[in-house]
Amino acid sequence: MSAPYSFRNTERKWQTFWQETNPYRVSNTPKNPYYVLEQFPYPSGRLHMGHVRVYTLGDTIARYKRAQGKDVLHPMGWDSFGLPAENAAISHGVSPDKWTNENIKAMKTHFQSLGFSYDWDREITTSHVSYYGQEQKLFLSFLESGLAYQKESWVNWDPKENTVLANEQVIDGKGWRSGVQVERRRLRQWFLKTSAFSKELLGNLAHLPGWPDSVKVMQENWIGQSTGVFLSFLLKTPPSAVKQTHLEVFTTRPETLFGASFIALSPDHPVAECLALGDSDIQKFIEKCRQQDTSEANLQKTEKRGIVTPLMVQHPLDPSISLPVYLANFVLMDYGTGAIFGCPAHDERDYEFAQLFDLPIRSILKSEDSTSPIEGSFSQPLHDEATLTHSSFLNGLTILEARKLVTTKLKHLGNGREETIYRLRDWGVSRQRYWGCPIPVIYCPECDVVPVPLDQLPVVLPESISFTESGNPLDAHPTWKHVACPSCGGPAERETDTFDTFFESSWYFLRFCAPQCSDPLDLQAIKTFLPVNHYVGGIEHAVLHLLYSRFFTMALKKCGYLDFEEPFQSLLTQGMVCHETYQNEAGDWLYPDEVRRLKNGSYISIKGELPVKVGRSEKMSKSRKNVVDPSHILEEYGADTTRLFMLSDTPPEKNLLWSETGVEGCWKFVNRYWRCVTQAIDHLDKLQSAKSTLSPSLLPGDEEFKRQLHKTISFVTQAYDAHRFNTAIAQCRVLTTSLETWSGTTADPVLLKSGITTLLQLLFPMIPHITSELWERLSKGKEPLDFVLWPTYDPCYLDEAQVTLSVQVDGKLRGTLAIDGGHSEAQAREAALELSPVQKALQNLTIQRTIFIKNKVINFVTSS
Ligand code: ANZ
Ligand code: ZN
Repeated sequence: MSAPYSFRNTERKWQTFWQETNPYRVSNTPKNPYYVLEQFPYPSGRLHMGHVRVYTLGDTIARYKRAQGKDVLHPMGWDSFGLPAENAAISHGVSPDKWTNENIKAMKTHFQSLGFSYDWDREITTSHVSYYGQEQKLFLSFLESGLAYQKESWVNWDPKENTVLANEQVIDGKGWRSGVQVERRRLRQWFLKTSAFSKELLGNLAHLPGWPDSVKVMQENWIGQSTGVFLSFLLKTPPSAVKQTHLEVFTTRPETLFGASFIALSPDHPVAECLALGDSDIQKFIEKCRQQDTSEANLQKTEKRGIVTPLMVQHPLDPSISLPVYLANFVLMDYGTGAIFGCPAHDERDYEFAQLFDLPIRSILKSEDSTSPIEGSFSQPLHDEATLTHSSFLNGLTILEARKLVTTKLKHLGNGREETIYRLRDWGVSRQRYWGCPIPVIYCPECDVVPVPLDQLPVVLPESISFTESGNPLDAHPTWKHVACPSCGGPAERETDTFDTFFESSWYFLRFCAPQCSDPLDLQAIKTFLPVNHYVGGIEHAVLHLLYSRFFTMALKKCGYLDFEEPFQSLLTQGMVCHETYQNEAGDWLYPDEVRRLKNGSYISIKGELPVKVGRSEKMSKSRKNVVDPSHILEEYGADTTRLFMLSDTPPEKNLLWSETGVEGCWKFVNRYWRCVTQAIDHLDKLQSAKSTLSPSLLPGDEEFKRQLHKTISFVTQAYDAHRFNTAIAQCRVLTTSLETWSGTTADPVLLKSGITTLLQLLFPMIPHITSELWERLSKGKEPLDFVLWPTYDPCYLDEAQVTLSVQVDGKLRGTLAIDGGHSEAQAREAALELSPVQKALQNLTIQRTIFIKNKVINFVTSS
């Protein structure tokens, strides 16, 4: 009887070995470069199950590719700028730097205790000046190439956090962290010109077959391509405060021009601002709109509001028609021109608005059975074949024809520009926070904006900082911002804004190629490793992080650093880790370890034994307390079991339901695996030491095991390639059972050894500790499993795939048969005669002969 498996000693032993020898170090002159990367974490100090899942997936891929002979770059780092460090500083008085570094240390220990195979020599910490100082150089390159610029713009202002929020950080009008109503403010901000690459960001998606369609669709929608027409309406006798003579609009539906009944401007439109000067109602309206969240999702939902202005415009195709001008809360300033013409009969928003102000609703589509349109209501959808009416020279044309003609006509009149525009906005990167990368510019009263010269970089964050006042502590620092102007030497001030933390994560995958390089990017190393072959991360980054990283790559190419545009060749987005929720009768959430399951399946609270309501399984979150702390699981079951559970049962893209029984199942398997393999090794030792004089002859069981072995290698390899780790595990379990039942009976040491070896190799990428330990026993301490190449299989042991055979009686089709490709005539005959239609057709007849064409037909010829 072999000793029970002691995971604690084994795991510690191998983790120490990996740390001491660093077999995962990869040089910058590899023969077979391969880059596996997982999205690096924010070092909160605590590991959650989401981390465990994503890093287990990445590690399994990295180990598998290494076994296939690749020189795998598999680095890890810390996305360590950001608000929580600052909040910790505010609430506990620790310096953000210290807090961050301690968290990193804790998390690194967690990572090591999971046996992840990182090249720690390449570790990156984005809040260290060795990283962000290089980032400042990249920014200066962008500035020089015109890809970074400053503009005054409306921003979402979180009055609690005292910072600007990105649109995506505003949820239901409230700050994503603070939960406080967001205000709008106008500030001078730094922007990166993401919009300069809208076309490429969209077009390249078609050339990323390794990305999930769902992510591509999300990016596509975010970039939002629209082809339409810019056209102008002449203003009729505008008040003197308004300097414009025309109002330009953007429309994708110029064919509806004769259905127009009003013009609407964004409350942020310059003309609106002129009007506000002399009109307090308009001014109040504008102010009210500025309180609202202008994210598009929100605008869809909010009630349409507007105000009439004294302005009138003339219809561009019929001077006898005048249209009133309104301000409307649903028109965005930063899309198109910030002005629209409204066609209430064919656009739902316009319809809602028209009802509000009793505006005419003019349909321009013929109703199905008459030549007159349906008046007064929101009518037909604008399908391409519908015909137009009440539209002057467009009458009788279809929508598509009318669009073409009206566009030509407008162009002819010198009043129409066809253009493709994008929703994608430039990326506002300024944040009024301390714990971020300082933006390397200086403001001089004489010279205006002066980039910090390269030889004065890096601009280092000051260490002693006070968090007592609200607002940006960098701004409040007594000395930091005061500098001499690099250009004229006079007194000047530093920019006190720092970068959005998405800035750091937009290029870290490049920096990993040479994290100590004295330039930001080592072009040779990047050429070697990029694009990342496998990028693993959460779907929550489907838009922003991935889009910004793609933009950065394009921007760096434009600046002459790189010669490729797409950083990530293939992308794996893992699902969430979920757990059911528990609530007591008062509705308070309870942690899973605060409840107990009764025999009848219901739950009670451990404290007080009160009834507990069980909710459906959802994403683990602290707010609902449906979380399981990975460190407890690690403590109790060890790394291999934890890793195995993360990969068993569920494919990576699907949500994983956490269950204690699932973990226990994995734990049992790990132990059974240990028992089975150690016994097989013992048996092998006996066979080898017996040095039997007889040359072993293969027993029937051996033959069968050999076939299964080769089939398993083939199947599991395919499963790894397709990231179907759950099915790979299932096959390995089957092989384990076979080894268990067969190994004691065989007399063939060669086959036995190859069986054990294969089983260890196939599971090594997923459960590296136990397999390494068993391998050491088997190989008697030869080179570790880390360096052993993936097993190969002999195709002659594989069955051909299933084929479909036509079954005929006297040449007439009576049925079909799914059968293994390797079938013999006798097997086909036997199976075909089982089919009931065949039996029926053969009733009272005698088969005279059988015509058999392998993989195609079996035909029974009868003597009638
Ligand atoms: C007249 C019209 C008639 C329109 C009709 C639609 C239907 P996409 O496809 O998203 O590009 N629009 C233009 N600029 C806008 C802005 N800044 N804020 C809000 N809405 C704006 O949408 C283009 C359509 O959205 C444009 O076509 C315009 O309304 C509106 F039956 O013009 B349309
Ligand atoms: Zn100056």
